[in-house]
Amino acid sequence: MTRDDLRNVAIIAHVDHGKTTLLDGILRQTGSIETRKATGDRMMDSNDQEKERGITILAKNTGVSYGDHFINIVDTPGHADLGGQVERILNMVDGALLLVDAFDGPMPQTRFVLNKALELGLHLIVLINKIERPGARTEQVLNDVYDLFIELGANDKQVDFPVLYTSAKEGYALTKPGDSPKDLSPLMDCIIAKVPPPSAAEGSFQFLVSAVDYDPYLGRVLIGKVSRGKVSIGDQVAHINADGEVRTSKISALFGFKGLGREPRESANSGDLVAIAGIPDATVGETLADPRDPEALPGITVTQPTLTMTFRVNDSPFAGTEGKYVTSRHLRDRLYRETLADVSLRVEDGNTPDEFRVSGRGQLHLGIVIETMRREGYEFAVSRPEVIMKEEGGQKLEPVEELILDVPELYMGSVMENLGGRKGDMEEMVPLGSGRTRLRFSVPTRTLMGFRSEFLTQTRGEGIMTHAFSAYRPYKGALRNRNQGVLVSMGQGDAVAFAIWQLQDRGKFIIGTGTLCYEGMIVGLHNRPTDLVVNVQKKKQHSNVRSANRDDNILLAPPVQVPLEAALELIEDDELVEVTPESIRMRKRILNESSRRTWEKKNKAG
Ligand SMILES: Nc1nc2c(ncn2[C@@H]2O[C@H](COP(=O)(O)OP(=O)(O)OP(=O)(O)O)[C@@H](O)[C@H]2O)c(=O)[nH]1
Ligand SMILES: [Mg+2]
Repeated sequence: MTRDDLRNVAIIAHVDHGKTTLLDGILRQTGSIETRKATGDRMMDSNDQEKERGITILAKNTGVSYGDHFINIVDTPGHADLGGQVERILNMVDGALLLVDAFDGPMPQTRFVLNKALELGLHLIVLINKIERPGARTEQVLNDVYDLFIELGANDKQVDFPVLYTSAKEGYALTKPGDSPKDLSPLMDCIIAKVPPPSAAEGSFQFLVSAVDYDPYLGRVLIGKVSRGKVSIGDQVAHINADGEVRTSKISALFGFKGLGREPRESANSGDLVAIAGIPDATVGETLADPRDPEALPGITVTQPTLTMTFRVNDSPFAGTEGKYVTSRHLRDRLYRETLADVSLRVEDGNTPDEFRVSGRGQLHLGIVIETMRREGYEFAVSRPEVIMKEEGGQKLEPVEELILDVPELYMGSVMENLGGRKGDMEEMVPLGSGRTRLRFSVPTRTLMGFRSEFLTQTRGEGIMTHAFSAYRPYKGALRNRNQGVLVSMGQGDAVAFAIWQLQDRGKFIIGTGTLCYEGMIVGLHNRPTDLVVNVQKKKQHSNVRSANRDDNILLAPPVQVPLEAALELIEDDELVEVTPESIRMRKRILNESSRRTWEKKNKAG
């Protein structure tokens, strides 16, 4: 028996290929949101960081009515660092819409998500998206998609996928490229026709937790599919955890997904995607079941972290002045709480009670955690991210990324040289037309850090890059460190224009006039490979009485902006990034210059 009235699909793709935009069109055209609320773009990207970064960070469920059918749709993040979520939510669905940008074609994350979908035997519908874009290479891209299916070992039935040509932005889907655009109904019809309905398995209740959300009133909310039986509010259910322990609790609230929100329900049946509250401690990959028959479902594999860093209590001279939560207890509770919802994140106690090791899937993943905490009022310091090495058969292995660059030919030489220095291997080079070339490299994750900003400079901002973890490979040996030293503040106080002006030819400042600095704080990038301690508080010696801050006619270059993720890439092992709700500062671990010297000497000798 199947639930013929229901379909469950996910939208999967490489970052920016148009998943969330497609959902805007679907939500509007099916009347799933009130017209009054249907404003703006990418409506499902609802949290602040998603809006600011322009990417989806958390997978989200929605549901729409279409004719006699109800379709649950899961939007997923396309960024490689967040790929673990895609893997987990695919357990909820029977089919997936694979979007591929008609210009870019299949990219690293297209391969990753398609591979997962094929492994699970999902029914795929391919959407070549952005077809209205000038430069669209629709036919070529479709061929590349076929090649990718074959390369990933798709069976004959899987390779025989339905294809639609879409413009998510303009809100239409075509069955043939030449058809005249109308709306998205060809896509909706295709979902009904090609994605099989979920099974209506009878028997005792079973539910696999595929995602966890936190609600201030309800507490933990578990999201997943009822895979067997029926469940109602007030039911006692058994929670079987990863260790096989069983605990019974009562379901306090139950929701289905509709439009941009959740809709309270009294009960849910096999095949339904729902959110369940009232079960403490349950997490992704665990099962809820009938207490009379507590049978666990197969768990979910969790992607292993590749990058690790230390979070520690802030001990800078300004500690506690800007944050609300500053103690090691605060930090510890918050970090461990994060792992309950984000199972790709790993938190361990560090070497001292004030330190925690936090490991994740990449710089963006860890950067989002840091930014989230900072916005909640936390204050702390973090160390430079390090890749997680492995050992296999006595051999040291390191994570390696697949890197794809789209560069104007003019700048190709310098970019290739840069990557050569980073121990990257070029694997492919394809002309894209209009004087641009696509280069594919395999580069150690470790050496790729800091590449983005250099790449943008080298290509005058015209290069496009994307990368994704591909595999663990033999360690490629040590690499030069940052080839630029830093300017370090000698004392504490406000930076003055005169001092910055006098020091301008020594490097680039990252602070402006009036910034309060402390001893050991990094205030700029030195032009040379060594660090330089500078007096940014030094005032001009005036004979008459005038404010030193009002140094007339001093023209200063604007300070270089170093946002959080750039700071993480920039710092060395003997430095930290200080994070507070108001500031991001970089500093030396040892603030005092002579103590630092002594430490360096000892370290070199030892
Ligand atoms: N020209 C054109 N642009 C599109 C189309 N669909 C999406 N875009 C644009 O592509 C960009 C990315 O769109 P999103 O919908 O955020 O892409 P996404 O796949 O959800 O991205 P992630 O969630 O970060 O993986 C936005 O600037 C969209 O306006 C389309 O059909 N045509
Ligand atoms: Mg999105």
